[in-house]
Amino acid sequence: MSFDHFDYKGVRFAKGAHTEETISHAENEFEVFDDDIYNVTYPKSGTNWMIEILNLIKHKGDVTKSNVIPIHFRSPWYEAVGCQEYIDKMDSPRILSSHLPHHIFAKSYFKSKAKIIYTMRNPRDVIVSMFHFTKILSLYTPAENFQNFIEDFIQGKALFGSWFDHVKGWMQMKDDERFFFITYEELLQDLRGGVIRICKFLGQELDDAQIDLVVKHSTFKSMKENPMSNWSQIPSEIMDLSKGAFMRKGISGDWKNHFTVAQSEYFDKIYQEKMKDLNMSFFWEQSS
Ligand code: PPS
Repeated sequence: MSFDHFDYKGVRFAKGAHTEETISHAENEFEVFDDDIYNVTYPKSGTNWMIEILNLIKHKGDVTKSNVIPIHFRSPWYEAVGCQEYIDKMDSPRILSSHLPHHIFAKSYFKSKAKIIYTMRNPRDVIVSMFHFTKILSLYTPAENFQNFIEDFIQGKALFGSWFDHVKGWMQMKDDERFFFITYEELLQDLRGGVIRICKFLGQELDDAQIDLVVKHSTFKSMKENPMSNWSQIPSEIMDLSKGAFMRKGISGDWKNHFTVAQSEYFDKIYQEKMKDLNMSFFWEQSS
C-alpha cells in the first residue's frame, strides 16, 4: 500500500490530505462544542453513509441540503487540510467526521458533552473497499498485489494506521453514554432499525414518515444516484471516477470474491490473535 506519508504518534497519515500541523491542531487545539456530533470511523467503514444518515436526521428527512451540498462539505473531516474554513461556517449542531484513532482525538472532546457515533465494518470488506479505492484516489499508488495489500493492512501501514488498534482504542468508550457504536452490516440488514436507534441516542424525535424519508434517501441506490453524495463533484485529478466508483458495491461479504482460502485463514488467525483481549463479538462475525 503506497502513499506519500508521515507518521504521528504511531499512526500513518497521507501528505497532502493531512500535515503534522492539522493533526496536532485536531488533537490539541480543536474546540469541541457540547452539541457537536462526531461521525467517527476507520476509513472505508461507512463514513459517507453515516454522513448522509446524520444530516438527514438533523433535517428530519428533508433532502434539500443533501441535494445541493456535496457530502464532504456537509460533515467535513475536522483533521483534514483545508476543512477548518467550512467548519467555522457550520450551523449547530455541527456534524463532523473523523478517521482519527481514540488516542489522537480532540482532547477537548473528553471534557465535553459532545456525542460520537462510531461505525465499524468487517475488516475483510474494509480491505477490499480500500484496495479498489487506491485505484481512484490520486494520493495512492494503485494497488495491484492483493497479498501485499493485506499484509500492509495487518501491519498498520494503511492510512490512519491499524484497524485493530482503531477499533480497540474506540471500544474503550463502549459504555460511555456519549458514545454509540454500530456496524455497517447492521445498517445493511436493517437500515430503518439503525436509524431509529441513532435517533434515540441523539435524542431526536422523528415521526414514522420522517424516518421513512431518512431511510429512502440514505440507501446505496439513492446515494449512488445523487451527484452530491457520490463524490462526482470532486476534480478528477483528486478522484478519478473513470477508473472506478466511490459508491462501488455497498455490500457485505465481497471479501469472499477477493480472498483466497489461504488468505482468509491467515487473516482469521491474525484477527483472533489481535482481537482476543477485547472480548467482544461483532455483528459481522455472525453475518458474513
Ligand atoms: S471513506 O473514503 O473512508 O470515507 O469511505 P467510507 O464512506 O467510509 O466507505 C465507503 C464504502 O461504503 C459504501 N457505502 C455504502 N454502502 C451501503 N449503503 C450506502 N448507502 C453506502 N454509502 C457508501 C461504499 O460503497 C464503500 O464500500 P464498497 O465496498 O467499496 O462499495
